[in-house]
Amino acid sequence: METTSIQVEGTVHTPGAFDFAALAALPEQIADIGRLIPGRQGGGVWLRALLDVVGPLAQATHLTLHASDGSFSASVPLAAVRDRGIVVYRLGDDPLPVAQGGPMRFYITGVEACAVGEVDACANVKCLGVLQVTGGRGVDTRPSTAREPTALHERAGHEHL
Ligand SMILES: Nc1nc2c(c(=O)[nH]1)N[C@H]1C(S)=C(S)[C@@H](COP(=O)(O)O)O[C@H]1N2
Ligand SMILES: [Mo]
Repeated sequence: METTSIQVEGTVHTPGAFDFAALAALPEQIADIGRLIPGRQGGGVWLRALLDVVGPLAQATHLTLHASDGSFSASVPLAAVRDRGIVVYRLGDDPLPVAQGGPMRFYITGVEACAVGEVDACANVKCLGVLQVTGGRGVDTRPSTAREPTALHERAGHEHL
């Protein structure tokens, strides 16, 4: 069976792929993300544990997160998410369900609103396929206003106030 994994690539020393087992083997695990992000379920790992493995190069400024089907991307300043980003990959012993954005999903702690700047809830990319470290801002398909009635928002199934 094919193993689902996240590719971490771009402006880094050592690009790599992380599947469930590789993510579970990293330090800085979060047993229950509900303690950090109220109302959300699952277990994950701090983004910085992945970054420490791949080693962003000096010119890296942004982290560009791509959904595995290529339908959605968000590019956020690396410095702003380095200590706030989480990759959620499990619900108990199983992969995070697709209905919750799995099998791997990004979350930024302390961010609840949409379209409030470079770091917002729209950057909580679901069905994560690639984490691309970039020098300069990368591809970003996030809605630019909270009320923008785009298909992306409808697909997110999320109320934009
Ligand atoms: N793959 C993917 N991830 C996505 C989106 C999307 O359309 N596709 N929408 C984003 C937006 S605009 C928001 S506000 C949040 C909503 O997440 P929620 O439905 O878990 O609240 O998911 C983000 N992640
Ligand atoms: Mo959003």
